[in-house]
Amino acid sequence: MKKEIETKKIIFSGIQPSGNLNIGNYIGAISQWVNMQEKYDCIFSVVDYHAITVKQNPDELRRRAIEVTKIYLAAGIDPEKSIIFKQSDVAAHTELAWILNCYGARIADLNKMTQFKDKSGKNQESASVGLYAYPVLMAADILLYDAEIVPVGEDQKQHVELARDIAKRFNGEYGEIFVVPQVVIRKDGARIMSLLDASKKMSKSDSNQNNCITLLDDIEVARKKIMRAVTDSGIDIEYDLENKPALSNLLTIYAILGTREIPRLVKDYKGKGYGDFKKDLADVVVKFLTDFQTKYNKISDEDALIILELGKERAAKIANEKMEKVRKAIGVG
Ligand code: AQP
Repeated sequence: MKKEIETKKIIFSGIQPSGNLNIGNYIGAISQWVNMQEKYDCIFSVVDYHAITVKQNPDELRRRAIEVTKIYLAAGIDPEKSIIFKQSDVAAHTELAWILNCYGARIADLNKMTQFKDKSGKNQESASVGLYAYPVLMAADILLYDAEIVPVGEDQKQHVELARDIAKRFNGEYGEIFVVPQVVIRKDGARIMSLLDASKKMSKSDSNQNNCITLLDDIEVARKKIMRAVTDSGIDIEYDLENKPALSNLLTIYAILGTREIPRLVKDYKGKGYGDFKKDLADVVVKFLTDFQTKYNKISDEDALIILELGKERAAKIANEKMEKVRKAIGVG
């Protein structure tokens, strides 16, 4: 009997080296990736061309790309199983982005992107064209590798949906060149909120770092940040996104980084105050960071550079094959 060769689905995701990675990035994105490595062929990128959509210091940018690679490794991304590479090492990303800017993406699509509105704020006219067109580069990242699944936090959902539309439009015109990707978002923790303002996403480029617990935060600084985190009015520990958004956010962090689910935590803290709750949460966060940083500190910059070099070759091979098909289809090259 003929045995069917099982092909695994391909996963693509990435993070910009645009600041200190925080527990929001870990919970929303990286922690999902780690579990997916057994079941899927995974490709994880350090997307430095995305980072330059806002001005970066060149030395810092280079340093952070290595730091993000080490964070992927410390979190459990295994370079034997997954491809880890830096976006700017594979020129096909920017080449395909240009083509998709012309064939696939429309001004009307980009005008709808909420992240551009959030990031450019009142200065839309002076924002870079790159910041505006960023979702098209993200579509190129995904479509180059035939990724079927894109695991991200909730803020990136709209961009993956755009990648789907672009792929469908391009395929409609030029044949089945791209796989239409699907977004995967975790049920809890898809949007970790800022510690001092629960209406705002925890963001690595936030100018006030007291809003975030970063993965490489000094342990005692992290403890203080939790103790200073805002809570809502009232005295009971309850999960209620509408009326107690700050507390609900802290409960989510507690449950994901600790060992107890939210309903269990609510039960266990019945009759106790916010002070006790935050003290215990700080212990959970400190334990998580201590374990994470122990692993991180064992990885050298040289290790990270070697892994990026290997990843570059593997990613470029796949991406270049796709580019040949794309160029042929549109009549260039
Ligand atoms: N607060 C968050 N909660 C859950 N997931 C989050 N992600 C980001 N913030 C949270 C997810 O982490 C990945 C990082 O994506 P990115 O580097 O492309 O940038 P981003 O989405 O714009 O994240 P940041 O931290 O807010 O970066 P800056 O400040 O540079 O813009 C994505 O999967 C994202 O969904």
